Amino acid sequence: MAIKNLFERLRKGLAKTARLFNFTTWFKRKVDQSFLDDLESRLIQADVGVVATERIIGRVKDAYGGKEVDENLVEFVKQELKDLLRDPRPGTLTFAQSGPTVLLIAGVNGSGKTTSIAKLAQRLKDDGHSILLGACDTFRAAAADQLAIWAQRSGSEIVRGNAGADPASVAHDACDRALARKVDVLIIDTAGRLHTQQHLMRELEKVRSIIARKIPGSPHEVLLVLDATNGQNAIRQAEIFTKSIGCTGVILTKLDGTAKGGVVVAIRQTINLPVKFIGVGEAIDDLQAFDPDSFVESLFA
Ligand SMILES: Nc1nc2c(ncn2[C@@H]2O[C@H](COP(=O)(O)OP(=O)(O)OP(=O)(O)O)[C@@H](O)[C@H]2O)c(=O)[nH]1
Ligand SMILES: [Mg+2]
Repeated sequence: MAIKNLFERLRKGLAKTARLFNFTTWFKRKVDQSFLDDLESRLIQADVGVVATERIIGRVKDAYGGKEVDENLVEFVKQELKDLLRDPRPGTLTFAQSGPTVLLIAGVNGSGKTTSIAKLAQRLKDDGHSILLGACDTFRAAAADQLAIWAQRSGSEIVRGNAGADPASVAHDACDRALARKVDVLIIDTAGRLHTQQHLMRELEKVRSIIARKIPGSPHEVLLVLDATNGQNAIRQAEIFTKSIGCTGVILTKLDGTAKGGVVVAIRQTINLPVKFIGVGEAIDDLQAFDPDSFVESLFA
């Protein structure tokens, strides 16, 4: 997709959060306590988090206290957000040196795992990779059907088990198939689970260890799918999933459905995981690689 088009999609997807960052109505207003209180309340509503909000408010007060709100102040706030989001780690996927790259996808119920896998498969397919999907969500019969429909649309293959089958055995078969067919990328879908359900977390650990045993060096990415509409609650989920299965990155979905898009800042500040992709809509091409600068620019566009 052309760059301009991508940015437009991002801007539309973040519109609900962007409403909180419409500073133009504040131009000429004095930077006094009442302005700082307004700014603080917007940052909190956007779910940027308390620590980041306090930092921004403190720095705006120091630099602009007693002055008027103008373009420079807006640029200053933008730069603060970009600095808070900066991550030395690359936001791109890690690929295997040789053999199949395995991506394990996990998260709580309904966070957008299966949809994000479909979008990711399409992206990778468009980049020329061959894709195999492993339907390790055997909990609901409909789950593998849902994945199969997406697989067909993106021209990917799928390995599935019977309803109620052990997810680890499906992962085992999917790895075998990936090796036999020499596919480039194997993406493993898993059933949604609450981070508080210990037996289900153990099941996920088992899936992970089977994959690691079958394909040494894998999984190359363990991506945690977080629903942005959950705001700060996502952070607790991230802590527990990471402890259990060693997540390597986040896919933050449903940014289009919430004004809490600032939660990316809170995620960056509180959990040690890079946000790799963001979901900004339900269409197949509504998954974007996360880029802090264009994210911030689109909030103010
Ligand atoms: N608006 C919007 N909806 C999304 C996005 N990502 C996923 N969804 C929707 O969220 C709902 C749940 O998505 P799924 O992909 O089935 O979620 P899941 O995590 O696989 O769910 P379980 O397997 O039941 O745990 C679907 O209606 C998706 O269309 C997004 O970025 N934006
Ligand atoms: Mg699913």
